[in-house]
Amino acid sequence: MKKLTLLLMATMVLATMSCNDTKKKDTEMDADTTEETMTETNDSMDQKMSNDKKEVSFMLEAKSESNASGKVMFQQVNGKVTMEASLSGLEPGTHAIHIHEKADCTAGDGTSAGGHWNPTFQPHGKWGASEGYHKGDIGNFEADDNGNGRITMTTDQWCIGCGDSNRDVLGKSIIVHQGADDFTSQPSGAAGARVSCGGIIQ
Ligand SMILES: [Cu+2]
Ligand SMILES: [Zn+2]
Repeated sequence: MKKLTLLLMATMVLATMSCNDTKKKDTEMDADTTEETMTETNDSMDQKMSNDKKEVSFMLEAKSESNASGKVMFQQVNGKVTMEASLSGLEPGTHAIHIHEKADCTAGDGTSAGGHWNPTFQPHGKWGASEGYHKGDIGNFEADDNGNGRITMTTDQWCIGCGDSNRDVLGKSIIVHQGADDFTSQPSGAAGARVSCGGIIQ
């Protein structure tokens, strides 16, 4: 009987101790979360859900004597990157959009941006194709009768500033073309002149 009482008491003491322990940890975690929320954004829900949240946005400038300009945003949340591009001043119809290998838009025809970003040495193609595709092969989008167009894409095959050369879009560029990507012509889909360009840099 004595033994049982002792055992019970010991169990209670242990339980109380571990309870205190848990409480202490909880408090510490709360403090961390609060700090993060305060120093980063005011959207606390977003913060808690996505510790890896990163963002880079930049403008696209007209090239090859076009009037095509725009805005691009890359956002990384929970291991996935979403790109959102909106263009204006395009000719109505289908246009290719790619990630090219250099964040250099200085050339009048945009050729300073180099070829398609292709860190995995694949053939040019349609995103997800079993025959292969470049990590920069975003694809085509439509510009309406007013020359406005918009495209979004989400993938876990990109990252923002993670340092993995097969996935990191930082230091590359976005190029919009005069024509459509046929997804078969090598090395870049025969999409025509580079009408808009922007470096993927902060
Ligand atoms: Cu291109
Ligand atoms: Zn390509």
